[in-house]
Amino acid sequence: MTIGSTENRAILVNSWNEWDDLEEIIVGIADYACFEPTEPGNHPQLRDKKLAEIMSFPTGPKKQKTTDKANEELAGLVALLESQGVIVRRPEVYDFRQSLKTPYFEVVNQYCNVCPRDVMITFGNEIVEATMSRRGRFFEYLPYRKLVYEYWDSDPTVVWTAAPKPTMSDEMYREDFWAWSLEERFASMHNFEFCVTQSEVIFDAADCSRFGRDIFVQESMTTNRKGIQWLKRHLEPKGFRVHAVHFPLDFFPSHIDCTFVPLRPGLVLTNPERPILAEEEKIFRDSGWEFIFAPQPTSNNDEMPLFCQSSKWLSMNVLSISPEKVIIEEREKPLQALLEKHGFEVFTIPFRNVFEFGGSLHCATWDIRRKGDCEDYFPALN
Ligand code: ABU
Repeated sequence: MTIGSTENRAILVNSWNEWDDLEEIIVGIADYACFEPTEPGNHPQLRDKKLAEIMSFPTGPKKQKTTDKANEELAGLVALLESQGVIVRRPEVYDFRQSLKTPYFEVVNQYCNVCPRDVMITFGNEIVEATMSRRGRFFEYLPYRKLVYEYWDSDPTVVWTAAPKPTMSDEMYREDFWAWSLEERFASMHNFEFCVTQSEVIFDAADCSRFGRDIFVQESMTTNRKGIQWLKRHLEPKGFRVHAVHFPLDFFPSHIDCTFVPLRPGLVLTNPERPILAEEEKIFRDSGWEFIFAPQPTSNNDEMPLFCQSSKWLSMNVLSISPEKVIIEEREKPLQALLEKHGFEVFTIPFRNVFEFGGSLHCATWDIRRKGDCEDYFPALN
């Protein structure tokens, strides 16, 4: 294995899993956020079905008040992290109100950079910019470039990789996906064919979950099999093992961090409505991992904010600051009780105003440095 020791170097970028002691992190920012555009890879819907009959999903910038409220909650997360000794950095402000025209597509506006987790990922000392899967998010890596240059310029051991940008042309998408009935989805649930085709390499970073040497990648509406193949060919020569994972009861899968969330070595918080495929579960069981079911969220899907496109399971989109400490959204009292029962110190903060910007606490962050090295948590695979 070429991956490994962090001895004898001034390390700026070092993060191998989702739970080790957090030292430095990026928190997203809501300035100039827009409503996500309707496009072949995304058909955003209003939560209120009655309202949706008379009003279409808006375009253009979000209201200043909405953006300010999200920024306030993001600032609250920054304050909490800093109070725990974590260095927090922020991306540059970028004007998402700009329309885009490339040789292959046009969109009226872009989205936002509240969720660095979707775009950027750290594998040990390597920063990878994901391909992304939606047109409105094509240039979302740009607000992070200044930070990336800073890490890359200051630490010669930092490796920086931009995954191949897809065309995002019409051929990349299967638009009839959006018209499938739930019965059709159920019937085809084992095909794992979603709104993206298999024609190009596609992945969002948030479909990856890092467990040291082992990386689990969800096949989804935002990551296809070629995307997982690219990650495999890129990471496995460096000593990682990349595994595709599937949650066949999730009819609209996008991003693994509301479905399967490792909390510390040997313990995963799992979504009771989205079990992992039995043969994939075996990988965890064989190496002694325990699963705990997340309790039902305190809001059901109809009670989520009107423009929020994520599911009620943002409840389990938690951020670990160490194997003993975790930050959750303040209303999720049943989850707090469960985590405390399992020995965690739980910090709670308000974050619901961030939800319509793409996610909760894990989504809104990108960890740069955590203590610890690459470990093998799956001895049964050796
Ligand atoms: N960006 C995370 C959304 C995942 C979910 O809606 O379940």
